[in-house]
Amino acid sequence: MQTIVDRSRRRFLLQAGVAALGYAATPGWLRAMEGMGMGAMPKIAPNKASPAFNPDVEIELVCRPSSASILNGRATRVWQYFARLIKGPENTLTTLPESYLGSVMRFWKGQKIRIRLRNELPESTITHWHGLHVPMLMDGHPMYAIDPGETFVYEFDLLNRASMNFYHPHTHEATATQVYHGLAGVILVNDQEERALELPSGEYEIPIVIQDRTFDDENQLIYGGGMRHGMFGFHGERILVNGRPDFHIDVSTRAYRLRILNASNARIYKLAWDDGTPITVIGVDGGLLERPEEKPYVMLAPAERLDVWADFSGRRGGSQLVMRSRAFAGDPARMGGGMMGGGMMGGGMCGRGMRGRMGGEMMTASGGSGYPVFTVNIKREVSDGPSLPTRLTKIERYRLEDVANPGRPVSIAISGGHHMSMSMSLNGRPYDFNDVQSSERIPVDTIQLIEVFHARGGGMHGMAMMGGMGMGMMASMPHPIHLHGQCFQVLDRILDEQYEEDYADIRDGFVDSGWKDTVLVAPGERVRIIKPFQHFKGRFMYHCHILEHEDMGMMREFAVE
Ligand SMILES: [Cu+2]
Repeated sequence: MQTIVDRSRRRFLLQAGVAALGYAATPGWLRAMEGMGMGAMPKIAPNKASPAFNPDVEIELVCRPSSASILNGRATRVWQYFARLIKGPENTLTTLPESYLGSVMRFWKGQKIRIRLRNELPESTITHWHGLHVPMLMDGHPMYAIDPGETFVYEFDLLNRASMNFYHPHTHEATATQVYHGLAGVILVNDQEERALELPSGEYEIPIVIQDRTFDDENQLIYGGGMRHGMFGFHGERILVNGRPDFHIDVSTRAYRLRILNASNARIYKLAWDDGTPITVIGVDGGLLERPEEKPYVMLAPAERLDVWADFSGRRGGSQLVMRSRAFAGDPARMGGGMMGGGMMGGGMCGRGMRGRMGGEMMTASGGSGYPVFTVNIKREVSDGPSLPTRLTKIERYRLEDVANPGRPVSIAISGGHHMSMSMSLNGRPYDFNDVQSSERIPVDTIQLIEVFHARGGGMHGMAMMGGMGMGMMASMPHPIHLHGQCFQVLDRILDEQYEEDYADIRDGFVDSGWKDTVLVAPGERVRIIKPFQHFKGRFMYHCHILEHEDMGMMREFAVE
């Protein structure tokens, strides 16, 4: 019983926090989840510092309500990470100018890291180091959420190779609201192999954290607004980069390294330079590719990262280049509202109105030119700069012979809206702490073949109840699936041919040659991945990184044992 009391208390605190932030009601989808009887989450005492652990880097990380000047006029109430370096190299923390985002943390492979997370929010929280391979206790599992006033001490060895990672809350049923209100930050890991490449650094290495937000007339964040935001995830009306609207960078005519993270709750970008220059990709979630790849555009789903070589040499001083997100067929932002400048705000659409609107948008989804994400202003003409290495690293490709289960892949079947309460699930089961299935038990130190695909059939009933929008909606949206722990490799993508027409709009935008921790699974796709489960036993989450889907139960966990 105690845990149920805890859960209601957390929800009360959530609602109190929501009210304090100035938006009125609990989102409909969250209300709909109440009473679904999710498994009780144990309450565990916060981890304390271990005297035996001698950190190379120690950081105090406080999350608390704050305000940020984002738009002209009134400041915006946000929730924010405040980091302070207690011990370690001076350049460990960098603040992004005028941003509500947490400081960029720069770590080196092999460092011992201690982070003291203090919760000064009006509700419980816990932080996950998305991309880092750490023990369960250090992974920000929702069972370790701390109450207001408490501190959780993380201590881990940094095992990852050079890469860009993403810290954010992973609080049970509250990840979406906490991230939306500002809790997010970047971790850059460096190592000697990367350093030897002498890639652009310092002012020539620029983090680009892309998010979308909706503001009211008083410059305050609006979140929620009806069932479609649960179904498709919340899509904001304005694009922010590094917490700024209309973001631009001033550059010289030389090469830059753009470290791009999609930290949006749900929005998927189809990134492309506006003048048709290909995007030169040198890395993804888990670090550098073997060699640079040129793409006409790149699909970047929530939590995915992109390491871009952007060479502006030969361009004229005073000229501009714009990174845009192009329109694509099946973009959930167009199905789910929050059209850029389209005035789709406000809830309460249902039945025929919603069907009509969605039909209209879907027909135009592949037309149009999309929207700008950020602008590059060529300011200074210079004659020198680094050149692009032809070879970046060595990636040992896994083969089917390497896996422990070649004939019995671990299934991750995505299904959404399979009954009236709008629950979302993986393998037909919404998240429940005490519900690990035998297929989710993974022997430690094995390499596993995993198949991620869209479940068929589920959703028909629930969707039919919603005014006949067609269950195709749920089955036909892309979901970015994130697996905690070590990175994986994408073995292949198998497409059901009836989806080929829409797929043609996105198929050239996947970068599957590197190490990944989040993979976008498009409608009709079956994606086979190979993932190692080494070093650590325990519970490790896997979930959709559309944060509304995660909070609604499109999350499960592996028991590595
Ligand atoms: Cu999803």
